Amino acid sequence: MEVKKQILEKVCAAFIKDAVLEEFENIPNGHINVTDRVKVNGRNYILQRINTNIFRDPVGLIGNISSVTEFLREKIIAAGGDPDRETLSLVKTLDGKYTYEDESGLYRMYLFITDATCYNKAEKAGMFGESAKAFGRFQNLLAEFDAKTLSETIKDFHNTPVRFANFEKALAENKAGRKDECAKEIEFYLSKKDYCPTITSRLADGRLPTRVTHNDTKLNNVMIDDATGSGICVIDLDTVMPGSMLYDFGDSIRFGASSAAEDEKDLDKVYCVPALYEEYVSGFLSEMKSSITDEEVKLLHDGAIMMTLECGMRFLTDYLEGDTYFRTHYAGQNLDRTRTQMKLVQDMEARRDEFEAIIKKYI
Ligand code: ADP
Ligand code: GN1
Ligand code: MG
Repeated sequence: MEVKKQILEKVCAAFIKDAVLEEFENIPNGHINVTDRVKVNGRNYILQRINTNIFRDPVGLIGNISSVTEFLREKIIAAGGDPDRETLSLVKTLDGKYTYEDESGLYRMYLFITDATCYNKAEKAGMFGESAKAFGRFQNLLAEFDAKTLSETIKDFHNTPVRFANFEKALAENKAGRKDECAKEIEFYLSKKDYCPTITSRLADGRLPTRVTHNDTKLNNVMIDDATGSGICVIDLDTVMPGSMLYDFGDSIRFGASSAAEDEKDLDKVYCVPALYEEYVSGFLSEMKSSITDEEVKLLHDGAIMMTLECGMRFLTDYLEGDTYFRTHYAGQNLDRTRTQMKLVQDMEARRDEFEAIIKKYI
């Protein structure tokens, strides 16, 4: 703890003049970066150590975030909103940079968004729908953002056929020697090969539009206002890149419409909850109705299936490679995560008609 405090003190001093670190607290929500709330000179900030094993081009990454947040800031001000709460705000170092690096890592700092909370599960009726509106609004606000200026922070992030090829490679290499423990899961994902290009092939030939998308629309990547219950700010902008609306819809459903945690061990408890699905569809479409295309509508449910399939395949790939990508808190967590995602895909496939009927109600 003392060592961590010393590190944080040094990092905070790079961002804030005469910094006195009064409190610090780790926030364990995300699987990628290391995030701490730090209280410095009476004010809270978010300090993140960027995972540079995953984000290989930190300059491109921080360039994306600064340009996207500045763009959003202007839109929010023009609409009469509060830019310090409705978008992330990077804090510059004392020498005017967006990141600080020392032997302990590469850091960025954000203003702490006050009186708002990130949830791992929709705790109240309506909360998931509010997150949908926030992600829908986010995508609408970025409709005029020039996609060509964005760096690809993780190559082929939602290219499911490439993810499939990576999975096959991990399987062939069997680096961690775990292949035999997960034969059923391996067989399931292998059987999905032909389904993987459903979205990418349509983006490539223009049947689906390419938009600026968030690409990591987990419920815990939106802050919910404590007072009003509305989705106040979309966070975790590391993967804002050109993509499909179906990715954002699908990844939200994958995480937030699940009946259980991402690593639930009892698979009888894991299924896709129709009432939550409906809340999301209703909220998302209330924001996107004017721009969604017929082909996107037709494939919305496939977006949910694809993102869940892809994420499960990524968890399994990481398990086979020895847990080097996603942060894990216990041995076997990536396999538990793989299994919940597989169960969700099976459920969404089996009840396709039921879920597609929900979508039809809102079109
Ligand atoms: P990761 O990329 O590892 O998922 P996130 O950027 O999503 O990291 O941050 C992890 C958590 O930290 C979030 O779920 C949220 O609880 C909290 N957090 C991040 N940014 C802010 C902020 N600006 N204000 C308040 N809390 C934040
Ligand atoms: C990671 O960082 P976090 O926890 O919001 C991952 C997503 C996965 C998700 C699975 C950059 O998101 O792609 O869907 O875990 N982010 C990255 O929970 O790989
Ligand atoms: Mg996150």
